[in-house]
Formats: sequence, C-alpha cells, structure tokens
Amino acid sequence: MKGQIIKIISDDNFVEHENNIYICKARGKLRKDNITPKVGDYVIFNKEEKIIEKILPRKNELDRPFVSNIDEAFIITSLKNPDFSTNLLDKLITICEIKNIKPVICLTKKDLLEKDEFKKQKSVINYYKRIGYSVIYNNKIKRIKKMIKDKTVVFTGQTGAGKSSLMNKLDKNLNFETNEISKALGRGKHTTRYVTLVSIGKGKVLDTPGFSSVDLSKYTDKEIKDTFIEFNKYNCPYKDCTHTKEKECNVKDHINNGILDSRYENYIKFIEKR
Ligand SMILES: Nc1nc2c(ncn2[C@@H]2O[C@H](COP(=O)(O)OP(=O)(O)OP(=O)(O)O)[C@@H](O)[C@H]2O)c(=O)[nH]1
Ligand SMILES: [Mg+2]
Ligand SMILES: [Zn+2]
Repeated sequence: MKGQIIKIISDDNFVEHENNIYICKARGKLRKDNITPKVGDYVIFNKEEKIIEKILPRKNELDRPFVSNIDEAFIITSLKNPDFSTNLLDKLITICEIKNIKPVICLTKKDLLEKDEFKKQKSVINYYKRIGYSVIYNNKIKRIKKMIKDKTVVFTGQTGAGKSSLMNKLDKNLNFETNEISKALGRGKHTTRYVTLVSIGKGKVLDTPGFSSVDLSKYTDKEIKDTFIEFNKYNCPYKDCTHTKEKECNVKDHINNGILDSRYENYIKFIEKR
C-alpha cells in the first residue's frame, strides 16, 4: 500500500493512508542501504506487518529540518524576540536556493515593534521583495491559507520565531505546544521536538523543530555565490568573478547602491565559513 510519513519518533514511522495512521518500522534493507526515512516521504508499506518496504523517489529533500517532497519553505522570521537576523534569513534562503525549494519569507511579531523600529526593518524587507521573494506577515491568515492550497509547505526557522503558533492559527483544531521565549536568553527553548506533517485545508504543512544556528560549511563557494540571485544581474568583467578580490567588480561597485549591504556582508561571511 502507498502512504506518506507524517511523523517519525525514533524508529517509529507514522504512515498515513486514507486518514488512517499505521506505525511502521523500516525494512532492514532500507537501513542497510543507508536510506533513512524522512517526514514527507511517500512509501510502500505492509499494513499487516507494519513494515515500510520502500521509499519512493523524493522530489527534493532537506537535512535540517529532515523532510522531503516540499513545494515551498516558509522561512519563519521574527522581527523581534528573537531579534530580526538577516544572517539567519540569508542562510536559509541560500539553502532553499541550493535545494531548489521556493523560499517564502514569513515575518512574525510585527506587533512587538515600535513604529520607528519597524521603519528601519521595512526597507530591508522591501529589498527582499524587490529581488523577487514573496513576503507575508503571520497575521494574514486568509492569505497564508491561500498560499498553501494544493501545496506541501515546510515551516522552518529560528526557535521561538512562531512556527507552531502559526500552525495553531491556521487550524483551530491543532494544539501544537508553544512556549514563551526565554526573557534572559532572548531566544526560544526548542519547544517543538519532532517534525509533523498535517493537512490544512487543501494543503499540507510541516511544523519542524527550530534552531539557533545554521551551518553552510558543506556547500562550495560557487554554490553559495549562485544563491545570491540579485548578484547575477550585475555582469562583472571577469566571467567567474567571486566579487571579492577582483579589481573590477560590478557587484562590489553596487553595495549600498542597488545591493543591500547586509546581503553582501553575509555572502562574504558565508564563503569564509564564519
Ligand atoms: N507578540 C507575538 N508573539 C508571538 C507571535 N508569534 C508567536 N509568538 C509567541 O512566540 C513564542 C514562541 O512561539 P512558538 O510558536 O513556540 O515558536 P516556534 O517557532 O514553534 O519555536 P520552536 O518550536 O522552538 O522552534 C510564543 O510565546 C508565541 O506566543 C506574534 O506574531 N506576536
Ligand atoms: Mg514549535
Ligand atoms: Zn564581481
């Protein structure tokens, strides 16, 4: 029978088939072949033996969060508490671009900002819109529901940013655990422990455990460079310009004048693996 993994707790795979859930182990062969099931996987399973026989080819996958078959990634980004971080946002955009998953920037906690504070952030946010990314605020529930219709969307981002809270708002029947972020540390407590896939209306959404840092060390400089999509507009004299030490570089010439300075700074940090 064909089903989809909607949750994994250690080696228990929760496989959904026609609204029923079967808790299955993975066939030994899968483990031997080093294939680890991910939430989002479509599988062939034996309902009597509660065994996953086969994992069907994945359309795409991420390692953190550990999910597969995603149409879009909502990068849940808080504007305050935890503080807005272009570094984390750019890292997550970079990973989405490398993995070929459309990123959507979903901003939370605008209500915690004073007008002046928001003004500053607004110009940064507008930059992301200008270069082509979708931006949505977490209070636009109707619009978000429309955006997830007929899609599988993963919520990813910093711990405490408000992923589970947004799940609960999208479907009043859900009751995912949420937690106030620690006042002392200014960050969340890693409330969500497991990836969970749920259907919301005609879409599917995956809530995932948040993180406090993201590691890009496994990606090459070239891979990282190509994810800064707006740099490609500037034709540098050197075809393989790295936009670093080259004497003539149109990207460097446009920092603060077309290119947001934090985007360039983050690019340099990412390739220097800082
Ligand atoms: N003021 C305000 N608080 C919010 C908003 N969204 C979420 N919160 C609060 O932020 C805290 C953290 O929210 P969670 O939903 O638990 O965060 P999370 O991203 O799921 O965190 P992890 O599961 O650890 O990754 C909770 O106290 C929420 O009530 C918002 O838009 N405004
Ligand atoms: Mg959570
Ligand atoms: Zn250049």
